[in-house]
Amino acid sequence: MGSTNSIADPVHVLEQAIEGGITLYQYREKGPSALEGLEKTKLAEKLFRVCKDADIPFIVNDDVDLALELDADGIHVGQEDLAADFVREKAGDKIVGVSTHTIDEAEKAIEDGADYLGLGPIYPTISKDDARAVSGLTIIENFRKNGIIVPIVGIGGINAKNARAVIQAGANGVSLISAIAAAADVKKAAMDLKKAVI
Ligand code: TZP
Ligand code: MG
Repeated sequence: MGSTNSIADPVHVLEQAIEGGITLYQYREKGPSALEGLEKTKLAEKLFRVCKDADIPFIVNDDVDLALELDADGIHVGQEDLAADFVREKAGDKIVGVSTHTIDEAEKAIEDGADYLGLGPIYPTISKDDARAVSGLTIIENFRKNGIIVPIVGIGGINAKNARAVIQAGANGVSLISAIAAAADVKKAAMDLKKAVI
């Protein structure tokens, strides 16, 4: 989640989500009105502090420099972002996540040093302008059938009703934006999601 994904203050949203039981946070500042420069850094610092205080890993999406500046817990990149092997080199022992859509991309990402893979969009999403075609759950099942054993998180249109199916298809976790960040009751939304996956 980033500043464009909630109406409420993102710091408050993150605090509520953590109270509800999220286990990891990725700062993803994207979209036409995304913050840049100092404003982005300042918000990232606040969100990082919230995560630190709660002992929740903080991962930065597609901004290696910011991740290093903050000494964040990890960095996540997509196929159109910096190459995963370069990110791994820069990141040292930080967590590196890579979004992949094919077995070839997955094998390359793992070879390059990815710790986990993001797969999606599993379901239709309104949170990513340049999202690819919906993959459905079969992508997760296929990755597992093809011997991909690293941790996988599903992403895209995941909510409390469909999250369990994502885990049952072979994912280790679910990642999502709107089902929590845009919820009227953020804490309850996170609690509902958590109940759905454990
Ligand atoms: N990558 C694939 S779908 C997506 C990203 C970043 C957006 C997920 O947002 P939502 O609101 O949970 O569908
Ligand atoms: Mg990306």
